[in-house]
Amino acid sequence: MVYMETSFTVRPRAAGLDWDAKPLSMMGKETMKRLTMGAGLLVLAMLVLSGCGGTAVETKDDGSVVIAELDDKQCRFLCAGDVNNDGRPDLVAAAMKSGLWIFWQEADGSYRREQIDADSSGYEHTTYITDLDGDGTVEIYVAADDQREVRSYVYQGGSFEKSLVVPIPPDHITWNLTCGAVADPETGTTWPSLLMGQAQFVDDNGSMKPGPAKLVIIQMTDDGWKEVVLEDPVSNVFHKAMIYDFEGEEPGILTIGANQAALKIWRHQDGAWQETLLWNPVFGGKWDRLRDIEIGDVTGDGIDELVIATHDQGVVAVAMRTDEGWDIMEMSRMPSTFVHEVEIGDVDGDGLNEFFTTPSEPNKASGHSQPGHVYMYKWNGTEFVQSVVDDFETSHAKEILAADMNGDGISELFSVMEARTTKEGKKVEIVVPVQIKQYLDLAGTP
Ligand SMILES: [Ca+2]
Ligand SMILES: [Ca+2]
Ligand SMILES: [Ca+2]
Ligand SMILES: [Ca+2]
Repeated sequence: MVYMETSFTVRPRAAGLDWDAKPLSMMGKETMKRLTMGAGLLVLAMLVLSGCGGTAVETKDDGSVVIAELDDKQCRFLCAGDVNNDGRPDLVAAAMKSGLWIFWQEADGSYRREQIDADSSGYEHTTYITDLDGDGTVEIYVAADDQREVRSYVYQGGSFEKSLVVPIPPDHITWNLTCGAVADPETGTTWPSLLMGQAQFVDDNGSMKPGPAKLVIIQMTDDGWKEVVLEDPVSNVFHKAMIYDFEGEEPGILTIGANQAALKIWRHQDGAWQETLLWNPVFGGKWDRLRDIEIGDVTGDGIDELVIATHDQGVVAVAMRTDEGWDIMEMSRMPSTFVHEVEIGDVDGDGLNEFFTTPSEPNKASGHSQPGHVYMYKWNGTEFVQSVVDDFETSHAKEILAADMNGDGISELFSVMEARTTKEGKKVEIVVPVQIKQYLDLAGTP
């Protein structure tokens, strides 16, 4: 098997929500857990280490500007890529019900909104931008769960050309798309591939129950698209799958599972998928869910970390590479808090990546929006210092994006604030629509 990250124009993004909401019980203090992996056998040692973990908190309030609104309750994907090849990255937003949108970046840095497709929607409406076919023009890949299709959109000649990639079966929720080069397990031939993390619901004596977590590897072969499916009954959703490629290790595919929470590497060897479990945390509440992951160097030593948002007890974790495997540092434990997304970028231009998270109160069934935050974490040499980028009092952001939109090497940071809603009887009313915010003075170069 060959697994490699393919290059793409701008790092795409991901985000999400969950389908249930339960208040969770109070947890203990943050701990550091060490995971050691050796010789194909997982050796799990949870050691509480002292003196080198955790967070310090300092509050700051940065300015922001609303660059766009969408008349929808939700928008869980905001991605960046130069869709029209004019040298300026554009933003693509996939709203839950009101379609797929592009915000063309104009020469003056402003954004002009255009609808790409009204007939595209989904609970997550997962979107990803990359030049998978390598022709120099990016494609927009969209999992339109409502229309049961993964589609690609290519901008040429002044309009979007829409193509079916693969159908999505009924009763699936697509949570994430990424890409990489993956070998076909049958033939060994390596193809540019999309990695699609899903939940599926299966008929259990007449009622629909969550089935095994599902990864679909969608391969761009010479004979068209081909799907390779991997299922894991240990979890009931893969919230994300990414290429895992670290020096000194056999590459593979990294997955984050929920219920159970499981961080795994998959490699196809000897005719079957082999798994390596890196982390299997229990947070002490009803659910254990890994929600989002990003790979990037957030400590400035040139070695990538795995930065993980969990959906339970507000936990954020950074896995740091050691000679033996991975040290996993947990931080930010807070009861009754969901963390929806993590994003990595150097927003202040000092050459060190910061990372960002979007915690909120648990999702409510009441129809009323719940408050949340955008936090920034910056490594100071011994710990991650947490600061507040945004406080949402009447709604919150699940989706954030850090991408260099003006080519100065500094990432711009965006959040997508969900609509503020109220419930009158059975009807949920939008008071303030979805707003895409940009934080101006984080980078100093808005
Ligand atoms: Ca452009
Ligand atoms: Ca590092
Ligand atoms: Ca920085
Ligand atoms: Ca920039």
